[in-house]
Amino acid sequence: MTALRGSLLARAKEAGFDDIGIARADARGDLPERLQNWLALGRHGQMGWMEETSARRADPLTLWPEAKSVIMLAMNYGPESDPLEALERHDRAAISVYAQNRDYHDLVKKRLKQVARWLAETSGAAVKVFVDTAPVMEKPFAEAAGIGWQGKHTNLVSRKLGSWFFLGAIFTTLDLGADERHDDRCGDCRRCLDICPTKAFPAPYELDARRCISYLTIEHKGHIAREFRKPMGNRIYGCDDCLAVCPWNKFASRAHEEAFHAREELRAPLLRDLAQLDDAGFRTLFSGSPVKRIGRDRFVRNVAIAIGNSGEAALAEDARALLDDGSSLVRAMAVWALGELAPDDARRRASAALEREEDDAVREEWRYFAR
Ligand code: B12
Ligand code: SF4
Ligand code: SF4
Repeated sequence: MTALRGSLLARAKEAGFDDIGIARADARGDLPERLQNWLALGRHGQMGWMEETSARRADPLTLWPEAKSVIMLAMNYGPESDPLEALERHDRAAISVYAQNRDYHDLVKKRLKQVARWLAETSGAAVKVFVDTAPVMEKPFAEAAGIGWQGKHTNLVSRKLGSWFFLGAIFTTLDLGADERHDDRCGDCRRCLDICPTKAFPAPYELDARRCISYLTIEHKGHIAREFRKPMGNRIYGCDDCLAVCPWNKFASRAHEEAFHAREELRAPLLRDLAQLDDAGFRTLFSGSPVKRIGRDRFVRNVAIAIGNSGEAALAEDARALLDDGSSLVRAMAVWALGELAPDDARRRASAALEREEDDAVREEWRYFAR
């Protein structure tokens, strides 16, 4: 079995993975309780699929009773420079590192399949591959497989790769033994907890997704609550702050996969250009990118918030242009943005706008200025 494990490692490296570890399929420990606890507190927000799949999610054997081993693989997407620099460029958007080029799901899945196919052919065992969207708790299984540990920000940290890597899983009916679980190397550090702009960590190692900018900008389908708008700054898709401050990133390196190198036009795009995107323009710009998934309206909703936070008087013009947008999500945030950049103008427009506007949430934003 040792020889097979050695060859498996070599195959995974050939397929572009940077680390690999193996956990027993029955290593669920108290995960079902932890996940239930998290769901019972409502910390998943609108991610109803987390609830629907919870039984399979916390236990690989419920997902696939014949599975004996879970092979966890990590792929580096390390950025070229510090992603926090983008937060200082107020007329531009910050898109999180993982979303500045190709959608990782497709690439990681393709590579997992390469490795899994080889394993099935070599051993005769059955295999299944999973990445992200499948009901698997990838982080705790990667910790059990020795790839790294769940840091206080709840993501997996690696001594070799720092914070910047994706996870994927291969389940197999083959008994490959297990690697040693990784121990926690956070110590007294709490940098990730302290930097979080929206105070999304109720306690170390616990995240309330409803407060996380990644959730708010990507998963949350409705209007963004007032308390989060200013802390969002110019983050329009995801957030990297808690990852970026981790001291273990001194061991991180730039992604070797070109598909994960930032596309020039997504590195720090002008808010003005993004605010002008219609549906077709949005689809073209984000073709092949994970950003495409949220659709033009939610995306421009996020851009409008960033415009409101820009402090750039010139961008008030762009907020005005969105006041009559077809999407109420966008109109509501355009009112808010105008109020931030040109409050007198918002006050002047409020009563006429209230006569026309029919959407309750947008009316609520205008009423704020009609008082
Ligand atoms: C849902 C989800 C999200 C949600 C919720 C995040 C979360 N922390 O759960 C949102 C949308 C917010 C999100 C954001 C991000 N995500 Co995400 N996400 C997922 C997904 C699909 C499921 C994660 C999950 O199961 N969450 C449920 C909770 C319960 O799990 P947990 O955090 O492990 O919970 C632990 C603690 O709550 C703890 N716990 C519970 N009770 C108690 C009690 C005590 C006392 C203690 C100490 C602990 C404790 O135990 C739990 C189990 O270990 C995974 C893919 C997958 N299938 O696993 C990707 C994944 C975790 N995401 C990923 C990434 C990259 C991100 C972002 C960095 C993207 C971005 N730049 O915006 C951010 C990071 C935000 C953050 N700090 O976590 C990567 C992480 C890779 C890595 N190195 O770890 C994954 C693995 C995707 C992938 N295949 O690569 N994500
Ligand atoms: S991704 Fe951003 S908002 Fe979410 S927990 Fe980390 S620092 Fe907070
Ligand atoms: S920033 Fe500090 S506390 Fe947070 S994950 Fe990294 S080492 Fe752990």
